Amino acid sequence: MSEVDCAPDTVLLVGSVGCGKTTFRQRLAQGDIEYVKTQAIEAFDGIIDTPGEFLQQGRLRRALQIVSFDVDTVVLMLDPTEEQSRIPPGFAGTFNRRVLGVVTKTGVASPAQVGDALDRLRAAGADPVIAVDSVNGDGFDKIREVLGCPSSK
Ligand SMILES: Nc1nc2c(ncn2[C@@H]2O[C@H](COP(=O)(O)OP(=O)(O)O)[C@@H](O)[C@H]2O)c(=O)[nH]1
Ligand SMILES: [Mg+2]
Repeated sequence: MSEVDCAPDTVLLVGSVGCGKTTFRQRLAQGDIEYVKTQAIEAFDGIIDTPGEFLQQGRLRRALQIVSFDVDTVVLMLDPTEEQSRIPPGFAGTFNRRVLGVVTKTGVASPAQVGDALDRLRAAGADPVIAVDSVNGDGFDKIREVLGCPSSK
């Protein structure tokens, strides 16, 4: 596929507060990386970013399910340095979409932490699972390949 034809999957980013959804979005869109607190479900050119509260508060999870109908792929994200995973086993099965698991912050986590986080995403039913660092860009070749846009836009 040529760069011109490249039409990556649209995605919905789901994960706890601070796991790295917004930084991942900025890296994927190849924009500037700068901290902004996500206050609402926000759509940016094929990428829907969400506040972590939508995962963490059970009654808001339904909203994620509804928004997922608008995208090709749900990206379920996990910060490997966080002790507690808020992603229950089997959670990916609640989405009627492909669920890609992404472990963030590999540049600041230990290999054991990254391995654990990959396992937790697999247990949640995500497939495939990929480890990245959105600050230094590690792993994004694989992400772009899986999302159907191998060459950078
Ligand atoms: N080193 C590193 N820091 C990250 C990464 N992703 C996010 N961060 C940092 O983690 C903090 C929260 O990130 P943010 O993207 O706002 O998380 P969100 O709440 O899920 O949107 C920020 O200080 C980011 O710079 C990553 O892949 N690597
Ligand atoms: Mg955010």
